[in-house]
Amino acid sequence: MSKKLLAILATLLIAVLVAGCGGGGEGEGQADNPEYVWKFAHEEIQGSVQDEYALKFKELVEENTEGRVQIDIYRVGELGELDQQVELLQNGGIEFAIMNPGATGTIIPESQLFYLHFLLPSDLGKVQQVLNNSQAIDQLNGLYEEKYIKVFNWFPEGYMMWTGNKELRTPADFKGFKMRTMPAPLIVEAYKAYGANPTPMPYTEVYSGLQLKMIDGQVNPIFAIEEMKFYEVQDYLMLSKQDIFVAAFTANANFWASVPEDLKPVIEDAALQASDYTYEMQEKLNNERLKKIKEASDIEIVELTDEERAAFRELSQPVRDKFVEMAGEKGEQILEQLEKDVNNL
Ligand code: 6CS
Repeated sequence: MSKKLLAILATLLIAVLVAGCGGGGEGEGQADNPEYVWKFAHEEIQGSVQDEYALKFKELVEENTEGRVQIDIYRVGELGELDQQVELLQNGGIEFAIMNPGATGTIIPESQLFYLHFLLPSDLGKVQQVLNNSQAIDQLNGLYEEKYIKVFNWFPEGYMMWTGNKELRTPADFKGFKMRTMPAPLIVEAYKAYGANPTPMPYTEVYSGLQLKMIDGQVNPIFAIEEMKFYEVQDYLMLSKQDIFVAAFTANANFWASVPEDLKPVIEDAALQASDYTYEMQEKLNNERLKKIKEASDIEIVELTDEERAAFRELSQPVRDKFVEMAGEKGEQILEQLEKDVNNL
């Protein structure tokens, strides 16, 4: 039996189990006889940025629908890995999900534009502005819709930072470096351009991969480096900031079309409020957790100089051509629009 077929069967089995047993997610048994019980899966652990978003959304929806709706939250690993979560959302096994483009890159190649390095503004407030207002985002959301995914909003979770078993200051430091990445093909290209040996691996296996030295480093926002304990098994934390982790709050499009009209505004409002709350919360979480990492370990924190970052910026530019190869004309248009909107800020 092929790997692909096995993955599809596993996803279907999870969908059947989830539908059958009513799920084991957060919030089980909270409302008495809710009319609707909807499943909300995300990609991170308890206490993470996505988990905080999900909890805020759940709180608002349950409160403002006066018990008619119950939201059950499923965290990373509870319903399989990233690609299984995407399939579950598409086939209606779950109603809501937070997904980052590292998960959707193979089905919506255009979404990978967020993993082009040195593309978004370095100020996260401006990033949020672009995510809320850019026409490029509307175009991208239309492509999600074609894949049966409704996007409510996009939000940043923080700067992506490298950790390593060695200092990474120059492209030469990356030569042969086994950098763990998410599975999206463009992320792999981005690290190949630096001379690294990119190694896709599921999020939940990264700690042991680092510990067993199957990989030399990884890239994630600070809050994740702290909560996943990557700092325990790494010697250096580079404040590299070459890109920004963004994620989308989504629903299965057919499910969304079937939601009663009187509930839709409540859900849309909860999504908006959760996104606003998340923007401030991610900043607080990332700041607090950098302090925690410093207190709990002797990991060396490396600030890259402007010159050092410029060398990576230069090497990252040809990756835009790779993006266009993967995402085609539509992807190129979206990229150009996004660049225009960033420049006009
Ligand atoms: O590196 C990853 O795979 C993951 N990082 C974060 C911060 N969220 C979810 C994602 O799967």
